[in-house]
Amino acid sequence: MAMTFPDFDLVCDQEIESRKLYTNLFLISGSKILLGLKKRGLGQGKWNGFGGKVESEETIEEGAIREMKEEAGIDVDLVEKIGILEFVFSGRPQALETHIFVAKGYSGELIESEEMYPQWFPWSMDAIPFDTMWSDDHLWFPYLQQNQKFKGKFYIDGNDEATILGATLNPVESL
Ligand code: 8OG
Repeated sequence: MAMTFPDFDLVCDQEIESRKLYTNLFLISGSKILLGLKKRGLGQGKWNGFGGKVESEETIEEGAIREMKEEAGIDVDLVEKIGILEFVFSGRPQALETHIFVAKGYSGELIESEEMYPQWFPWSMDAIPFDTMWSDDHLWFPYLQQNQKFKGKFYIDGNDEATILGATLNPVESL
């Protein structure tokens, strides 16, 4: 069955002076997906994948694996990059270039950390708590679910994170 994905045109008048690399990892195990409730910092109170800033001495993939360990106590080995999203907030000249990864298996014991409260959700669109996630996530989750690589840019109101001012989002062959 052919699947149509959302496609947007960006309207972004924020000048970008620099980009910082971030990771965001979703662990999908059978019919469940692991999300974490962010307990502090940017995105506090929202469910999300696990991730953060990439350190200077590591690859982006190493950063994704390290953040998963720090935030949920578990080791994931095989990670696949599924998307790259650039988040731009109005009034903030630094963009967040966020590399989205999927992992299928893990070892170790899942723990709650100072940053994240992990919880398994059924891996179906109806069961994902989009109301308590970043407002753009419901737009690109269909790509994640169809295992389709994607690239996008979201321009978010720096004074009201729930408002998306502009966006681009497209399927891609490779990343
Ligand atoms: O280091 P820290 O945990 O503060 O990193 C912020 C995380 O939040 C990082 O993984 C990138 C992620 N993030 C945004 N905006 C959005 C968004 O709109 N959707 C999702 N899913 N994650 C986002 O900064």
